[in-house]
Amino acid sequence: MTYPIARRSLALLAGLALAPAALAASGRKPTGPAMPMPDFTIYHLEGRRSERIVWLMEELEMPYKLVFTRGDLGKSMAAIRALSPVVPMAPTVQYGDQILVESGAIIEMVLNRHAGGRLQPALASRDYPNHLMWMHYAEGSLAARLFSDYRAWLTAPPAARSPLVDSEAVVQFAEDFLGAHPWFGGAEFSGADIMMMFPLNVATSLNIVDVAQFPKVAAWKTKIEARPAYKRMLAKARPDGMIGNLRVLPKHAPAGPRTPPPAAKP
Ligand SMILES: N[C@@H](CCC(=O)N[C@@H](CS)C(=O)NCC(=O)O)C(=O)O
Repeated sequence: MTYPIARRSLALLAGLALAPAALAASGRKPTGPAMPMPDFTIYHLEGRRSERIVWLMEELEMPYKLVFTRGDLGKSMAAIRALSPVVPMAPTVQYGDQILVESGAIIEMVLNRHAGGRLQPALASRDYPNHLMWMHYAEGSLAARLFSDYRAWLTAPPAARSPLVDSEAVVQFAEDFLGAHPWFGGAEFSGADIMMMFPLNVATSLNIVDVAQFPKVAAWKTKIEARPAYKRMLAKARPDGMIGNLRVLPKHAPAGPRTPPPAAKP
């Protein structure tokens, strides 16, 4: 499937950045002329992290080709394995003649080279460090700790919270930020919001944390779900809803303070 090129995308394809006036109106600083986008193919698994890249391209209204076998994760994965046999992961993208993995890196690369200042705060702004932190936190701390708890709790449901930074803590950190900012990009929606949606959905849909404890995250998800580009992504990349669901945890760790680690011996 190749998705049609919106009028704005034609300008980007031709290597033109957004007009300075448009950038000023959006509160962004131009980062320099956008580079022309080479052919871009997203190898996808329905309901998985590759949705981030489809969503990014829909937000930017840039053209891409989407490859997956509808309703068949095994066949979709076989196409990825043929391209990247050592680390068959979704997303895998073909960018010109390069094969790339890691959703965060793919998003940063597309934004820095091809988005002309859109979907990331200006480098000198206060929002930029936060945006970049959430871009990396989504996989580096949030997804990593959620899936590590999930695997452990599937076999041995916990009686108490771990003394280590656990799933509740990593989601609480996001909840606290959203108490003070409308988006993970700060004042405006950014690539960081795209990165954060998948692990925050995993956290509650698999019952790794108690959804009732995180009302700011819930309100942010409602805003995300109302975005036209998110809806277009769902229609194209998840046409039949979630498939091949992971098992929902029967119980997550009880809420409450973490057990302090034992005092270090002198
Ligand atoms: N950190 C990577 C994670 C990619 C990843 O693990 N994707 C999952 C789907 S959500 C996958 O392909 N899993 C298959 C496997 O690990 O064997 C990213 O953000 O792109």
